[in-house]
Amino acid sequence: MKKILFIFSSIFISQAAFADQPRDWQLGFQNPASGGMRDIVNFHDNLLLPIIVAITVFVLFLMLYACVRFRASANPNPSKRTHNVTVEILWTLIPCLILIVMAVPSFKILYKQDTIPKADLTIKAVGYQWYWGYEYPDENIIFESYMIDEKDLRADQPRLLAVDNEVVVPVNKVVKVLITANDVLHAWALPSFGVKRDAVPGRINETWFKAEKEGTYYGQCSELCGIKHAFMPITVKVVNEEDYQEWLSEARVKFAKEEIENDKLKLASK
Ligand SMILES: [Cu+2]
Repeated sequence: MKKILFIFSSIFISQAAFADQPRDWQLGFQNPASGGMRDIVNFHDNLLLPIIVAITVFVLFLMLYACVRFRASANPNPSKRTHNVTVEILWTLIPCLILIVMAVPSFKILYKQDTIPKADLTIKAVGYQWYWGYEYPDENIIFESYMIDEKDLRADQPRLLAVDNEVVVPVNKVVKVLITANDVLHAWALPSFGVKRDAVPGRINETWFKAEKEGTYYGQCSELCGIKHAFMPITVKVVNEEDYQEWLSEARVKFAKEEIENDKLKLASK
């Protein structure tokens, strides 16, 4: 009973609460924080879900109707009919039409995701077993991002999702993400931004997002990559332009690329 209450309360609370991470007993998507994710949620909630519900109800009705109407006691001499051209055409055509109706908006969203607008900044995410490495190629910044152990978490940090070095991006700016991996397949995924791309060794995939709300957003590696697959989360902090510039000036020193490359010991200890 408590679980059911939880589910119902989460449906209503989710309308108001600022959701940037998975919640207990969550149903549906995390709240969108980018235009791309808003499109996906609208497509799912306003088109896919009604179609799914209608089909399910229709099939249930057909089954119940057949069970009652053609039960053995009421129907002692069963029909021997095996074909009906009209019905066969209908049950081929109607599903085709339904698929076309779904395909049009679906492709629209896909193409929108695929064309990257002029980027305000570019970050590169590299998947390693088992953590993420990030680069800001234009700023000469490079750093690694490890999950924080449960015992070291601050009160405001979620378990299994918070990392030591967060990706910081400015709000309302087009962020282009280059995604690759250094060992096995990983996937860089951030539900609130509607972003998920495979990280493939020897290949660079790209995607983009434009975060519309300041806040901290959590994602996870979404391609089974080995024993610690569940422990390489992604944290993106969206801040205003001023805070971003401040972070940049600190990061240019703290995460300067040359220093780490020349620091053999640091590389060897990975
Ligand atoms: Cu992974």
